[in-house]
Amino acid sequence: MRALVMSLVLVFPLLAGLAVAHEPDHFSVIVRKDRHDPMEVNLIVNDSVQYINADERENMTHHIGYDKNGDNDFDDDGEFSSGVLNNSCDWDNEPDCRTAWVFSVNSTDLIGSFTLIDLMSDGTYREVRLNVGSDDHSTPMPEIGECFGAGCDEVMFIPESSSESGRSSLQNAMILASLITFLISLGLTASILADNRAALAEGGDESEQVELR
Ligand SMILES: [Ca+2]
Ligand SMILES: [Ca+2]
Repeated sequence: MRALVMSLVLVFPLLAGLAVAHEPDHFSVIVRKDRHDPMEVNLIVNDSVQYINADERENMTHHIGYDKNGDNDFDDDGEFSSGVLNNSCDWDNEPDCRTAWVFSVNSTDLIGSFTLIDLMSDGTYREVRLNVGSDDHSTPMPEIGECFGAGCDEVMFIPESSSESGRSSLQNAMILASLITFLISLGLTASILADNRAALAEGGDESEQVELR
């Protein structure tokens, strides 16, 4: 019972830790002339990723997005995109000019794997990957007392219970040894008594034989 209580004391904080909400992470992708760094991004709901145009070719723009229906634009239902990204901007004269796109995963509707298209102003394009997973707090909880996760042996077989179970094993062994010793002693005593009785009986027979002569 004590071991069970101690196990629960250690296991409950771990279960509570599983339920802690995911802190949003923020990622960056550097958009270069020949690749994205990285080419694949893995997010979960509430994370965000920023695509930064670092392609220094003159007047080269990038337009990154999800073309769900494959008609070479990002304007259809369920599609999203960066808009045109420049390498640099003269914001005094072009206040709407942009060099980066922050994409925030703010809906579970975005869970899935997307092949994004990076359409460049020279007419070429590049495919990159965006994977969105759920911020899943419903990780199956282990049954009370069930071992789970790395190092669960250390958690479930804590020193307190180990010494307790070791002590009872030692006690059992000592009781068994005492019992065996007692039985052996009992057997030896019975054997000695039997020998003595046989010797006495034999001695009585000899004296009777002497008298008969
Ligand atoms: Ca489209
Ligand atoms: Ca369209």
